[in-house]
Amino acid sequence: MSKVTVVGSGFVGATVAQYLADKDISDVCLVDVVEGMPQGKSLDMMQAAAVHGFDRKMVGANDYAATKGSDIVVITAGIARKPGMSRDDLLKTNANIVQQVAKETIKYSPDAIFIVVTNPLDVMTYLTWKTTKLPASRVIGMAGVLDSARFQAFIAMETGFSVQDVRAMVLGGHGDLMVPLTRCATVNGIPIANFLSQEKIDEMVKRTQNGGAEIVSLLKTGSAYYAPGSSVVQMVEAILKDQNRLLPCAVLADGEYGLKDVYIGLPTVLGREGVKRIVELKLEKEEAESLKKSADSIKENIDLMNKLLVAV
Ligand code: TXD
Repeated sequence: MSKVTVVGSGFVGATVAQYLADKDISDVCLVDVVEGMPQGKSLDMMQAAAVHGFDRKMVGANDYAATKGSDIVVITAGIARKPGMSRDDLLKTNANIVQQVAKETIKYSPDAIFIVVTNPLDVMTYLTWKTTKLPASRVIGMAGVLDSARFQAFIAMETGFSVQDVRAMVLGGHGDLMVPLTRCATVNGIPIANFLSQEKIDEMVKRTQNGGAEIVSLLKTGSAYYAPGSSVVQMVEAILKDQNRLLPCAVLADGEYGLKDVYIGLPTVLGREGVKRIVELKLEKEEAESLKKSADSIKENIDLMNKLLVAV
């Protein structure tokens, strides 16, 4: 049975663990710095197993020995931005946490594939790649699946069609500059422009770009975790079952789309070895420009992170 370690057992981490067990995908090791919390959550889930009827083993730990031999490591550890905290402070704090987590986990699971969730997503994925020194095909960021899921949910809500028939892909960085490919969004193969006005589509694009913030403003404390958790699990499943799914993931661009040395959301084929390949689509001029703008902004943040980490 495959083993997935989830570091950071907060809202997203625990949701990932729960869905993995519920869907019978893997055993799970939950890790957190808070003493007793990952142990408590995993014990609670093991008891839920009696009701749900899954046989997956769940353990919780505060040290990394328990993570040994993981097939996949999911990093959700970090802090959320608090009032009065600058973006730079957040970047520095989470970079230190992610760097430490990556160093510890790779020691015990040198063959693992890493899925990074902590924000700022594209930058933290780049840092994990640098820290673990793994081939880029084995370090992947989760954001595009979530952003696409949000876009798909809004299309279903607006058209009234089943979300099961809605397909859409969002590329670019995980932030205001993400690039929803509206012309590729369909309801069972039929472009959404057949059902929605351009004005409505533009509105949905904005709502998708603002998707995380909309939930934060409703929850007031904390951010989204159900859709982020299921998005991670879709990626884990695609990898462990070698599904060859075409999913938008944060990957290292090596010349694709004219981008280089930057982690950014691109269409990716996921399978047992991680990223099997990045699929290059012919983008329209405006889409390509938006993607470039998004990549430039991520690069600025990578530079900033490098400076902040050196300054520690
Ligand atoms: O699309 C995406 N990529 C995202 C990203 C979608 C949703 C959430 N996104 C980001 O994931 C969010 O901005 C955060 O950076 C992470 C985790 O979000 P979550 O909502 O789960 O935050 P919590 O509940 O605060 O959980 C974080 C846990 C918490 O239990 C801390 O104690 C723990 O991380 N933590 C650590 N664990 C291990 N090791 C260290 N050093 C550590 N520091 C904090």
